[in-house]
Amino acid sequence: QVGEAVPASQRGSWTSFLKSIASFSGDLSSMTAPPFILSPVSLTEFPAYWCERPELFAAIADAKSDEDRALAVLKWFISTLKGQYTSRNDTMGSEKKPLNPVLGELFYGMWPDKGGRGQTDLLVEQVSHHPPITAYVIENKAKGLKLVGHNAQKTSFSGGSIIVKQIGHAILTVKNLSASSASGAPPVTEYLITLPRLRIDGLWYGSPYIELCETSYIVGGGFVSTVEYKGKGYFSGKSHSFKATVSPAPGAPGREHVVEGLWHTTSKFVKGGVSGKGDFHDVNGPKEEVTVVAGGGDGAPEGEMGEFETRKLWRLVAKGIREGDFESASREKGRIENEQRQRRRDEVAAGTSWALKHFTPIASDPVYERLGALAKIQPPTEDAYVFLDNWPKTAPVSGA
Ligand code: CLR
Repeated sequence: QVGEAVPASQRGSWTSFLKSIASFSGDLSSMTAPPFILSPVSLTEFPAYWCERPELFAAIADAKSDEDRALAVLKWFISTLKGQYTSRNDTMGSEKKPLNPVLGELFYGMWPDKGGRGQTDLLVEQVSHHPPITAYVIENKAKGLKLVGHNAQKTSFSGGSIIVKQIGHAILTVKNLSASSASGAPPVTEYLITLPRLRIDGLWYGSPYIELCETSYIVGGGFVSTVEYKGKGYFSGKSHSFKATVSPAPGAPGREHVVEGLWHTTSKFVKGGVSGKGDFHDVNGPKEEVTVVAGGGDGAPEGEMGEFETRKLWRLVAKGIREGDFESASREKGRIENEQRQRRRDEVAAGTSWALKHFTPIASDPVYERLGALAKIQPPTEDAYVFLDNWPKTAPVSGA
């Protein structure tokens, strides 16, 4: 039945929401949806999913060879997918519609050092509102690791599902901390990471969930990893199946490895592998959520968030959604949106434009072009956001 999982009073608005997404393609984030499907979390918080297993991120720096490192990068990447694509179902019962960030929205966080893995820091900025684009950096300075990326989405509707094409990519930079100029080793190794396509199923019933489709790549350090995603009814017959092939880049030395399994649980080597070990990844154990920190700014005192920091900006909207007080949630949301519209009008009148804090846009990313060519990734070039390397002085959120 239509909307089995939808509160009876919202079934009508759910079916009209579905009708409007079926006849429309573009920016889903700006569409009004019934209350039961709203999430109190802004999309600026999503980049934190990249590091909820900080020890796997840190392990990339400890790899002993290019081949080891390619496998460590793949293992970390695959281990993020459960959080990225199933965690709303686990915590909120289904996929939900996140808050649509405002231009210039900021989110700062960190994972503390533990057992020598080093501290990892997170910085996110909403770099565009129309279309929505989120840029982020995740850096573990002690380990010489830095992930810089941005993401946007193009959505369409097909066979009752929403298809989400992810636009954007990430570049992981691994500093060779022990390289001497004589060793001949490059000072940094870069990896290009591309993102899978999503299908959002279960819409009819009102309990959406994500399945990953098609292919994503990790290219760099002399290796190309190709990750193929398949859902129920494909090669293993199970949801969330994947097969990853790690091959030496054209002309580079090394063995081929193949891993198969379910990205939300475990996987195994079916070819190659590290001596005697058949198991690859396992995300049944607990993950570590990001610790939100305050970036200050706008004259806010230490330990307090500035007006544009996600948790402060959306505080009342999120409270309304959490407590089921949708009237005040939508009033507060309206207030934020009106304020944004006024800012944009003022900028037009003054002939100025919004200045980003942490990133500069570039029309084509040379690292994407160089590494993407090794795996014939399409399109051959993409725009990107260069991090200005200006981490703010953050502080624990007081009273948190
Ligand atoms: C954002 C980047 C993250 C991975 C990720 C996970 C879930 C995606 C989200 C991205 C983009 C926005 C998204 C969301 C799932 C649902 C939501 C596509 C790609 C859309 C806008 C909301 C659809 C509304 C229905 C749930 C009714 O690394």
